[in-house]
Amino acid sequence: MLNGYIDLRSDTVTQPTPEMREAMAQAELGDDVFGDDPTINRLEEMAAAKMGKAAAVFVASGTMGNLVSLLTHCNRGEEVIVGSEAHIFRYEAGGSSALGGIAQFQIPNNPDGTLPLDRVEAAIRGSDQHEARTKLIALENTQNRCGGTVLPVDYMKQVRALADKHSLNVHLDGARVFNAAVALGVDVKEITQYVDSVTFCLSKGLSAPVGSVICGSPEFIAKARRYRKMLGGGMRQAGVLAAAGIVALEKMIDRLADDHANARRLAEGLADTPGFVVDLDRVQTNIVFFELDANAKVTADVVTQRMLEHKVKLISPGVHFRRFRAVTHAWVDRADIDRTLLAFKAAVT
Ligand code: TLP
Repeated sequence: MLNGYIDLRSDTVTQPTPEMREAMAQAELGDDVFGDDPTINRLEEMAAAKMGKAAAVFVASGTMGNLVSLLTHCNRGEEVIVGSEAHIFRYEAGGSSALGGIAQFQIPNNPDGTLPLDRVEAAIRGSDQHEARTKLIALENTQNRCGGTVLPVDYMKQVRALADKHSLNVHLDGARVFNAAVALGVDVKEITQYVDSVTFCLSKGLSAPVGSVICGSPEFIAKARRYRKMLGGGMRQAGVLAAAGIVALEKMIDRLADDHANARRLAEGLADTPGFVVDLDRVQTNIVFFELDANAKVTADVVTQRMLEHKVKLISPGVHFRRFRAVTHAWVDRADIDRTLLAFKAAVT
């Protein structure tokens, strides 16, 4: 429960835990643009170590992390291969094209969130003067719009091999990469060892109020810092935010398994509820996509409105769509899921 509601709109709605608030209040601070905020420095060291990279930089958001990473990898007129369902393509306001002159070659994601390797290879170009030159492959793990699906470690390895064959870099939008690691039961380094750069979010399932971290080589991160500054992201005494991020990394990763179990419970309950259709195979982490049955007598907007009356917040799919997304997180427990299922039963009838 969050402010009296079961809020399933996103895991971005999570609020800092009491321990985070305490750490924020006590944080030792400095001016991060001068490099002397000890709390930021500690968060960046911890993040780099966790991801198996040599350096890291704290940024304001996942969107900024991806944008700074793409600007760092690609010059104007160069191209990134990206999924048609990727957050970078769908929800980042075209930032890398608008601000970086970077072209995007979109490839339809497989339903499981992967990009078909043959199509990735066929998309690599640049030897001819007519073509933008491919520089980067961008993956997303977990893949949000495909259902919070997990890209397997072996798939990451295959993308690395393909990138090496063509001298390309690989960036991972790892906004929820800890969800992927927990779902796979592996150390997150198993996943990130195959990418040159990774952005992960502290402000989603890990419950910190603000912030993401980009991890990569020292040279990459030095260049990324310059782009962060250019975008206005040099944040001074941002150790107050990093302090929450440190608690997030220390305390909030293992418990993501509870969110996954709750998502599963929600998905199975919805699958048993006449009026809804769920692809259970794609419910692998904390995200549940489901649709109103074609024969349902109510519209998605009406369902959303009725759910709100039952104190459950959902993003409305809009009048033309039937597809909902529910995201579990630390402010939703098992009892909330059972209440939500009862509310859905009432809302579709
Ligand atoms: N995703 C948000 C919305 O923007 C859709 C959400 O509610 O899921 N990468 C991925 C895979 C994301 O899901 C998001 C946020 C981001 C990047 C951007 O992170 P922020 O919101 O911190 O800019």
